[in-house]
Amino acid sequence: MTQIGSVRNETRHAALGLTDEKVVRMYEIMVLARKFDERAQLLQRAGKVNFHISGVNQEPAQVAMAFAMDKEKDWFLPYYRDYAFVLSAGMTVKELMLSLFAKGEDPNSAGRQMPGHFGCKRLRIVTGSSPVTTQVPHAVGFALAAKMRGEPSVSLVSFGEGSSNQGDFHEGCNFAGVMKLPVIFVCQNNGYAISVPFSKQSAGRISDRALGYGFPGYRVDGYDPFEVYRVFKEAHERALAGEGPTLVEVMTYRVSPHSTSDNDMAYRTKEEVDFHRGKDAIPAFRQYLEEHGLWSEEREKALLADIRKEIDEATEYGERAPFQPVQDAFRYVYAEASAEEVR
Ligand SMILES: Cc1ncc(C[n+]2csc(CCOP(=O)(O)OP(=O)(O)O)c2C)c(N)n1
Ligand SMILES: [Mg+2]
Repeated sequence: MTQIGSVRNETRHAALGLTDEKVVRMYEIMVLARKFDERAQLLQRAGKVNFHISGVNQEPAQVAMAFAMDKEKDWFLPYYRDYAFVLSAGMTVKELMLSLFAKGEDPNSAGRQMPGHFGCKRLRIVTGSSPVTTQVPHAVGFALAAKMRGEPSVSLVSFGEGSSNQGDFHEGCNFAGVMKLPVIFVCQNNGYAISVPFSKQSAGRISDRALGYGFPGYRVDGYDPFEVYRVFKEAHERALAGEGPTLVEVMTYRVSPHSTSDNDMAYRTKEEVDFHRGKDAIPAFRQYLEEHGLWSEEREKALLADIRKEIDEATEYGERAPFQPVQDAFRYVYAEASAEEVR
């Protein structure tokens, strides 16, 4: 892998091949994802939706990894905190709201899955299931199909560090290594698996496991989106060049409780959480843009107003939209049944 570490700070995005326009778009999506997440938490607290599982603090890294991928050709198998990733892939806030409100028009599952269970044919996002890590062997299968068909596409799969202790992770990595498949394994290490801290999950680095499967593994600072982008861009190039898989362990921290059903103060302190909130990479990214003449207070105000409007409209739309008709409950589960048979 080529190192770009010596490049001076002010030219970081250009040195990575990111245009001014792209780097500004990255920031806009980071903020959009954060605001969507905050609204989702509010809606759950207000009793309007049942459940939310937050991706706050993981957005900058998720945007960076998405921007390193090819949206037209690659396959995406995200996990439940990947809101910023799927927004970068092209999902709309309206679609996320339809999923949050579990409405029939939700492209992810027509409201049949819990929110955060992404799946969208249009965006090449492969539908996922609730048992964690089951998406890993699926991603390997997509990579195998791409290789067999000679298609230039890479599959990217996300999961948490707790989940990486499941057998599916090891089986997927082993097979992908043997077959040299174009797949990027992304472990978003946010320090906890519900109440279990990383120190009680694993005695080693997740990234080091790649060595045992015969491909490279990197640990990258999730608070440095440029570095995340660089590592993913190179992993993508390796995959397309037929050099096989890469494992990336993105170091981050889950600042929210595990889900809206969790009380995290039962197993960690407010001081610990506040310390990590203070490391938020979004303001730092804004500062970078301002220092390079790409952002201003006026643009920030305009962005926040646009996002507010978009989220307000999506919330209203999601709330008013109809649930899936009961006759559709068996669609995509069994062969199409007639309305009479359902009755
Ligand atoms: C096979 C399986 N076991 C347990 C669960 C319940 N569960 C859902 S999320 C989760 C924690 C996962 O932690 P991690 O992989 O670190 O991801 P994070 O939620 O921290 O992003 C658990 C145990 C599940 N969904 N599937
Ligand atoms: Mg975790």
